[in-house]
Amino acid sequence: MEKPVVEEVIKNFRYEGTFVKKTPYGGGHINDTYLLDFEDGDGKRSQAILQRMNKEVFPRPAELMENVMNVTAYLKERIEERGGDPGRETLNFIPALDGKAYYVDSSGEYWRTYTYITDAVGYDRVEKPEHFYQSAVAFGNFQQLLSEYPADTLYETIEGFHDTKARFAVFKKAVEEDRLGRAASARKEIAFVLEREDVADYFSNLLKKGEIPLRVTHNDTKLNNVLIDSKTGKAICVIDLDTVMPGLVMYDFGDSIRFGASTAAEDEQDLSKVSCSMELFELYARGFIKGCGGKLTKRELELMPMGAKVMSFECGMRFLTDYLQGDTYFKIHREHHNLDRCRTQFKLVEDMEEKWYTMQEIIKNVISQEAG
Ligand code: ADP
Ligand code: GN1
Ligand code: MG
Repeated sequence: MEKPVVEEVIKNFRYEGTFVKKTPYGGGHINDTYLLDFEDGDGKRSQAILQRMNKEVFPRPAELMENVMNVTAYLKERIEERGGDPGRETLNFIPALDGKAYYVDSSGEYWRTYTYITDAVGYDRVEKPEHFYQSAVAFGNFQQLLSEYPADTLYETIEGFHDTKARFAVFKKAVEEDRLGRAASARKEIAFVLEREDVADYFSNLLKKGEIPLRVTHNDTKLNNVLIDSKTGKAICVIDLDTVMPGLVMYDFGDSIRFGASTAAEDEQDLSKVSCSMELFELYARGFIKGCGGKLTKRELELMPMGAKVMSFECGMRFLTDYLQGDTYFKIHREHHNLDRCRTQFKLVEDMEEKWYTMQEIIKNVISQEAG
């Protein structure tokens, strides 16, 4: 970020104190995130999060911000009702000078800024299983808190975000076009996807038959999208609300599993390290189902293992599509980064296929203990 841009952006938000410095922050793949430091007249420091929103990924940032403002306002009321702290348990925006929730800079880039939630960490890996459990309760609770939210008032910030069937079609087109000549280096992975069209179609078929309900879901439930309180170890705040829109509860469950229950990082190159931990799967299922507070149908509960498989498959297919199309969607930090990421996801799918019976048994068990 160039200095004049920083100055322009910062002076257009209602910050308190004098700007001291900005530091790139967090491990997100989409937005550019910075931590800003300010100092007041007495030398007291305060901090804020500043984000340049990704216009390629989110083509209608104003609609997106309307969603996020409405959802956070609603969450604040629910949090207050239960005696929580809305300053810490949901995102709080610092408005622009004109009162809007975002600022458009002179080159047309969209910026927004939140109060910084202190003494809390967004983990890129499960360091303590208890954190994973807490994140599950928080994402389940998020689902429960929004269960009465009028879903039809939300914009679809990314069309067909988890429409795995539609993503399969985009993937096939990317393979056929092979604009960068990369398909030859991913033959095995391409075959892996093509052999599993049934996985891509699974939820869209059930939706069509009316067997599962659309709900308001988060849709991007990675462990680093929930902040864990450094003192208590409890998950305090679900963040990254850009994709909150109608979806399936299995997406939220499944996305957490593919990221957090993996025994290795999302971009691990040594695939022998990658598997889906059944201990973490069970732990997350317990927390999530408990957090949902009895709101889910029997069918949804039984479909949780399928959620994990479909989301790992879909995410791997998205990484592979981006690799084939020239890495224009997910930020990459090395050559073949998206191909490496795709391989871990497919390794997880294979591992889940092997552990399918165990996953079903775990879920049955958890349902009988937690869903009652
Ligand atoms: P992306 O869409 O790129 O993933 P996020 O909104 O998830 O962007 O933000 C990136 C990271 O910044 C998060 O994983 C988290 O660590 C940190 N972060 C975001 N918002 C806050 C906040 N209000 N307080 C503290 N940390 C935050
Ligand atoms: C992106 O924004 P971030 O890094 O939390 C992506 C998710 C993927 C994830 C893979 C808007 O999440 O859908 O599952 O990367 N978000 C968007 O790590 O596409
Ligand atoms: Mg994020």
